[in-house]
Amino acid sequence: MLEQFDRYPLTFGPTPIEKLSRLSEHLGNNVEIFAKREDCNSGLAFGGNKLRKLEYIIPDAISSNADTLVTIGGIQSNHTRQVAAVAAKLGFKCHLVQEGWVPFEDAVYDRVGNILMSRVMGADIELVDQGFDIGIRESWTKALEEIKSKGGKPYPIPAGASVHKLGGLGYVGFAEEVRAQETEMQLKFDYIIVCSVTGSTQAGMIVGFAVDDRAQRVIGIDASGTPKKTRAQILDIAQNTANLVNLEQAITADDVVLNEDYAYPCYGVPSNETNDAIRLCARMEGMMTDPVYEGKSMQGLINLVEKRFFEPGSKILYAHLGGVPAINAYSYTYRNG
Ligand code: 5PA
Repeated sequence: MLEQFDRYPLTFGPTPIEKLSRLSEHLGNNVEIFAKREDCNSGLAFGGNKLRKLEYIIPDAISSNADTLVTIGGIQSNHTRQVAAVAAKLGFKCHLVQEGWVPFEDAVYDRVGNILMSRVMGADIELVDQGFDIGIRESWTKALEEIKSKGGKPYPIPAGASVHKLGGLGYVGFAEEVRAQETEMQLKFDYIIVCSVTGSTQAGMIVGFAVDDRAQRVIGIDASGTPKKTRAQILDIAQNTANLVNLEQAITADDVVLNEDYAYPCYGVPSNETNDAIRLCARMEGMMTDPVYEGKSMQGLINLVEKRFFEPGSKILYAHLGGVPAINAYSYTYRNG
């Protein structure tokens, strides 16, 4: 589906799928849980889901003759860190607008993890005192204008590389990759679990899995706490991406399955149950997840298994999208493990 699009390789290649045997067993062995390790996908500053998206966006940035990648996220954004790494690797300048999306006040919150790495990689970081919103932000459009007025050539990358015409393609590729791995492994996944916030990860998967009628088997776990906006954005990106790849079937609202039950208390703040899920997964599998995104989708996965949402014998693929560096900004929460 993606042959017609330029791709600039930023990842190691197909990501491994590993069985989470001890976690499956701990949860009663009614289902088989696997993880696709997008968190180990690249040598670029710890990798993660944005690199798959950026592989299809970077050729456009290069051909636009831009000199500065400009993007936006929260203070502990994984996305901005990945853009900073790509900029360093390719020789772009990088301007990051980082807003106060998370009402969380660990003493080291703005000095460790993602933002630390972005600073070390030389990004120019602008801190803005604004709350969470996945939409197009004034701070970001202003940054683009300012760079232009100083003679720079900015290339705009929206939050999470999502509302960009090419932002959904990376995770269409994920679905194609999973299909090839399923053939090799001689199995087929009944469900795919994915954390959603800005939407293009799930949107791409919906398009990619629509081909074999599994769009509605992609279970999004909302971590935004603003699920109406996230749901609308996923649908919009999925429909645009479907047009772009000439998908033969229509994507409708029913194809966007987004579970809202695990985002509490709000974006970026883990609940006790999220922390329990992070610890359980870490202690059963040595697989780290973070308090903002993957810990919430891990909590959702565990809780849905416990509630017997999945038919007995189901094979479930948990997409581990990265994000662990942010756990350093929650040092007090995990001071005793
Ligand atoms: C992010 C996003 P989408 O934004 O494509 O829905 O992906 C959600 C997601 N898991 C899931 C991890 C580890 C993520 O980093 N992160 C954002 C960021 O600024 O880092 C875009 C919000």
